[in-house]
Amino acid sequence: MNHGSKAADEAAFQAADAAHHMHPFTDHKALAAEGTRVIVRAEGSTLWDSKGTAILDGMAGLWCVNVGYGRPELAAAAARQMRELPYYNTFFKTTTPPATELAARLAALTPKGLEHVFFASSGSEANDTIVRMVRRYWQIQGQPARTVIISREYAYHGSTLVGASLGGMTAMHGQTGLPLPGFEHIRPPYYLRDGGNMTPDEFGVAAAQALEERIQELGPERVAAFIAEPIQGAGGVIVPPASYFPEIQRICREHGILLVADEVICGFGRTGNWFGSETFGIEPDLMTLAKGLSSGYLPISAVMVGDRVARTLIDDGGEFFHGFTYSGHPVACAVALENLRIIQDEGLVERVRDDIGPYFQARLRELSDHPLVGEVRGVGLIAAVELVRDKDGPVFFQPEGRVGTICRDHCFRNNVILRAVRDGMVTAPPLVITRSEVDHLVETARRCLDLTQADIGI
Ligand code: PXG
Repeated sequence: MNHGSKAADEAAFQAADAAHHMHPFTDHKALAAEGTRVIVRAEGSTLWDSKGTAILDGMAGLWCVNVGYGRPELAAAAARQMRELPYYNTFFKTTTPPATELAARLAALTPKGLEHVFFASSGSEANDTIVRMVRRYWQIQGQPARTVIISREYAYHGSTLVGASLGGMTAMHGQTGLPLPGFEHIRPPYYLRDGGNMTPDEFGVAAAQALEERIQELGPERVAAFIAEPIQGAGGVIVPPASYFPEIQRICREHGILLVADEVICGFGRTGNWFGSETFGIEPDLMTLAKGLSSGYLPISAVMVGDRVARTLIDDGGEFFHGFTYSGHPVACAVALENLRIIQDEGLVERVRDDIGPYFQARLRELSDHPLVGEVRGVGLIAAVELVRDKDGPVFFQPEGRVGTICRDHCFRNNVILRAVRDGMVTAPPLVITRSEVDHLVETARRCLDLTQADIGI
């Protein structure tokens, strides 16, 4: 195929896409004017578009391609399982070998006390499942008034009606009359914005106190659970001070409230442990898993159910009227099993903890001297570089998000994919990213910060 026909193919593709394809979280009029980028191939941490341009993926797809692209073992695992048994359900007293093997593997891998697994296909479905389980738990316990779930501003827990209600994204709420009744939001442990004169540890305890206050306002007898991402990912990589989760845990225990860790982004090595709960000392009653569970190669998610909830549902609950056609899909489970084997055999979690994670964090922190950078924060292979108008204060940009988008677009044009959240640049590359790729990412980010500074004239 010569270059001319490739260009023609791309134009035809873009026209068809604009005519028929509704993308997630997209302004379609603006996209049609610009033309969709067509990604055709990938290997390791690199994507190629239809023009043949190589692009460094600083976002691991959407925070999910933990083992990197182009893994033949995962393709082989899928093909093997498709030939053997492409589909069977796990309803009606039935299982398949990959579903049961994966359940046992996850029970062994996750922290002690999380011994049962419920499968679904997306993080949103897993979180819907958790809300149903939690409410059912309290009903069986004879406390049916406990229905309220408390979450946080800037949380992201999915895009179904329940996922978006759990989430703290006001833009999502505004368009569709959300949150549904029974979903509450407290402030996040966002030190750069709200820390004031406190030390991080003082602030962590103060931010956790917002949970105690909300519980008192609502009445503890109405509160079912508190849900939190260990690090708030899509909300801008908000990293809690070390004091935050111990205090949250104490408050939940004191009131008997269930604690849910949404590990959809933090799970499977991202923070240098298998789970973000280990990094931050959280002992959750339930855990949401998705994304890195299959490194995004196939859609699969899971709810880890701790003994407290599992024993009640199993021993006293009878049938739980909930499940999906694709719960425990055998091909997705086979791919997840092989993905976990790769993470384990290649020591990717240890690599993030001891080698590439510290290197990535240290190199990114070099950007702190840039005039636009208010803070670089992160753990392992997840980080944010937050841009501010004035480091003193700090003074944030108004309107929020404009400068972040300018910087993000410069990165795109320079073939490094980072995400903008408000005025922060966020990054979560594949766990296999190399040191020289980290160097390229950081050097490109610095150039794009310079370009952004020139654009906005400060
Ligand atoms: N929980 C967390 C913590 C997530 O990050 C979900 C649940 C929902 O998963 P599903 O599979 O239903 O999408 C997510 C998803 C972004 C972005 O722009 C982040 C997510 C999804 C789409 C975009 O950062 N996270």
